[in-house]
Amino acid sequence: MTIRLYDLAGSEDERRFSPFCWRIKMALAHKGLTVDATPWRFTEKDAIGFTEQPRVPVIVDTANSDKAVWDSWDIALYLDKTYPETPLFTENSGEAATYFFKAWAERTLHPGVAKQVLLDVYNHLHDKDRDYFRTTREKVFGMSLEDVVATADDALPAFQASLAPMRATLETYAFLGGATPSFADHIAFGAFAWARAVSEKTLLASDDPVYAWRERMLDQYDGFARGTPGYAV
Ligand SMILES: N[C@@H](CCC(=O)N[C@@H](CS)C(=O)NCC(=O)O)C(=O)O
Repeated sequence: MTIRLYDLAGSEDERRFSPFCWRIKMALAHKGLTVDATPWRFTEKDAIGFTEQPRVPVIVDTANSDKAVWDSWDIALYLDKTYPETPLFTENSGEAATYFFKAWAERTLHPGVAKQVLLDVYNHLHDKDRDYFRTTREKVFGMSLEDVVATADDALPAFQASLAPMRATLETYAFLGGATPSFADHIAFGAFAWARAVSEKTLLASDDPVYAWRERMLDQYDGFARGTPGYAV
């Protein structure tokens, strides 16, 4: 059972440096599959011409009627489907990957939303919480709440650009969890529900896949989130 892999090489045959090919070599090793890693150079497009695309990794599975697969993500999916032993995607890896997403949400998504809606949060607080919130948050931000949001409009394009990894995922899957929401969706939605509860600000363009996903999330669980107090944004 041998998998032929077209593997980017440098001037020396053995100098293999492609990060995408490395993913697959590690995945094949994880599964204990035998690999014939053929050196390939950028200009050797003819050698992978049968894929009608110009990039490696490409695998040819000699144990499966010479099935050709390319794109490292598709190769990983193919390998798990065809060789399910020692899976690449397991419950635990799902948990760890979600943890990575959580870290991204907390370091990028939350600060981005805060920049937009911090003063709106303040304006929706109970009177007795206002001083506390202002004092603690102004200490964290090192400026007044008003100054934090003064540049929010200028920051909006960068906020929207920061959603690129989510957007790319939601162009392929209905939810971050695939066909149905997973905890990653709940994490991301938390940030948007936060904004929706207090702010009339438009954070997402209506043709943004993230906007459509937010709509789907609002509809989930019999429209649970949509039924809570918030602004229609
Ligand atoms: N989305 C592809 C990206 C693969 C990719 O960009 N491979 C590079 C090598 S690291 C390549 O083959 N480039 C060919 C070129 O630039 O002509 C994947 O995940 O497999």
